[in-house]
Amino acid sequence: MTGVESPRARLAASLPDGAPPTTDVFVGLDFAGPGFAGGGLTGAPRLSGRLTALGRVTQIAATRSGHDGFDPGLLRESEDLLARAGERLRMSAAHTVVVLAGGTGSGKSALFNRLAGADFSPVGVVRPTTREAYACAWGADGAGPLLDWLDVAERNRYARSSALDAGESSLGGLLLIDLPDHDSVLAGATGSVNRLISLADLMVWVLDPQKYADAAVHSRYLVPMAGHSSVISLVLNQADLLTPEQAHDCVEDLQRLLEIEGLHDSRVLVTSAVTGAGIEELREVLIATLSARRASAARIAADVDALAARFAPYAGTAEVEDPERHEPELVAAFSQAAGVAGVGRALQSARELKAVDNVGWPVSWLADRLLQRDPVRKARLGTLWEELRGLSAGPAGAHRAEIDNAITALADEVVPGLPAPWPAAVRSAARSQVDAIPYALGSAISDALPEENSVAQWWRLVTGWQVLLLGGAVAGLVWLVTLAVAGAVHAVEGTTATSGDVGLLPWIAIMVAAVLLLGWLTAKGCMTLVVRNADREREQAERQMRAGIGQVARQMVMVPVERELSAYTRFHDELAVAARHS
Ligand SMILES: Nc1nc2c(ncn2[C@@H]2O[C@H](COP(=O)(O)OP(=O)(O)OP(=O)(O)O)[C@@H](O)[C@H]2O)c(=O)[nH]1
Ligand SMILES: [Mg+2]
Repeated sequence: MTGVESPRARLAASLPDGAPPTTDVFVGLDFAGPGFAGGGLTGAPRLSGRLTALGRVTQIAATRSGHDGFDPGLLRESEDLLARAGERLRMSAAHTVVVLAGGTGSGKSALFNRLAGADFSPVGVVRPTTREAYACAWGADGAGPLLDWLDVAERNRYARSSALDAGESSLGGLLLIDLPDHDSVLAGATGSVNRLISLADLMVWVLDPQKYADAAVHSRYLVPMAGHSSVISLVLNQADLLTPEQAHDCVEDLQRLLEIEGLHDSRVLVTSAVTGAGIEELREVLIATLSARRASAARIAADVDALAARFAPYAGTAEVEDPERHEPELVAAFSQAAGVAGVGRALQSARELKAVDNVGWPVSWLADRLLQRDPVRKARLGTLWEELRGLSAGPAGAHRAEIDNAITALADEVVPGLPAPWPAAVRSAARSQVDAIPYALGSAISDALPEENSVAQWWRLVTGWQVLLLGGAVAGLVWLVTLAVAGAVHAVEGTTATSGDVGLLPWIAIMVAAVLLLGWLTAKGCMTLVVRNADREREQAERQMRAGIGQVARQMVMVPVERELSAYTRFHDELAVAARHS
């Protein structure tokens, strides 16, 4: 045999660690050297990746079909193709998996070594000999993930190699697996065996002349697999131990059994791992399996080409406007619709009006009342706060039409340049929560408002102070009036009031005036402070309202839009993979 790599030339050496089995790892991996590419795998190496990509394209498109969406007919065809290709092909289209199974001592490892052309898997007299699966790949590119998935230990992976000679090149892409005997397989890691068998493109069941008719083997293993008989071949090994007549009888007997058991399509071969008899026929069976697989892969590749071309008009150039650039405009429009500025002003007025009752100068306050300068003010104060609280509720909280317009404007900024059906998809994503937005804006506003129109502590102190001053002024006035009256009485009676009492009058008058002035000044000063605080409070509340509105805009409009745009770019990129353009 020529072209055999050293048994130490392990596949593992050049395979990526932990690569998920579905990734298209053929790209860039060249384990077997440049000579290998001609090994009959043209078109196949990237088919798995392309199928996976087509699967994702189809998935993205499927949620956007229907009116104005993706062509449902195209989706159906794509889904059909993916179903046809199946998981096996998506796992690896470049490899044909052939497993050698059977009872202990039947000669699986001996046949494996014969086919591989080297003693990779130990052959022994100790039963059972093979305790873990062995693998030999004819061409290693991309076999790693598949072998990982099949649970073949890295130390048991071998590669046939670079210079495949004429006869060998037709085996390019073969992944031959030597299993432990069926009993060990069943007792041990059954999970991995089920995988092996589900993934096998061909199962070669090796029998020996003593046990080929073993009823237990037939009923336990072969009969249950009757449905797959076209991908099962039976090999009667150790034929060198039989005379040609005996071998012939065995084969006839076996064929009769298989017919009864329903394995109508299974082929029967006679081999000897020792003499090499029948090995060529076995190799022919492998080659036929390989070429059938390549043909089907090529057909599927052509179908993927055609489908990718039909998806192409939906992919465009993937140049997407960054929606975040337009987010501030959206937030501003939402704030406008929710009336942030008006609410801020109302909050400030409510604060100021309330403060007037506390820190205002009762005299001017009374004067206002008496002169009816602001008859509705008191009433306004009562309702203003109620109105503010009420803003949180219902669609009336924000103008629906303004919200609609703002969303439409944002979508219009983003969609130009997108191919159909993406503009419609982005628009509908932008509007996906439009009904809930007015309420959310109302909540954002009411969350930013203080709990109640509370009275600040210092206001109370000022109230006390004003009451004190007012009391002083009233007392002064009373004193003033008393003294004046007393003075008048004395004058009438002709007696003279104590000059000191009368002399006090101007002083008392000055004192009363001073107290009144002090009250007025206190009110003025405090109101200036109140106005400044209310202004600051308004600013802070407005900031908070805008922040809340920003959250609403982000969660209810920006996020859905960005999600849709990223679906679009993903669609574009996956399609490029499916179409082999990447
Ligand atoms: N005469 C003869 N002996 C064979 C042939 N094939 C295998 N043997 C012998 O049969 C014994 C078992 O061979 P293995 O290849 O280890 O058998 P196996 O099926 O791999 O067995 P397990 O690994 O235990 O499942 C060894 O001693 C081989 O030399 C054959 O075609 N003719
Ligand atoms: Mg073995």
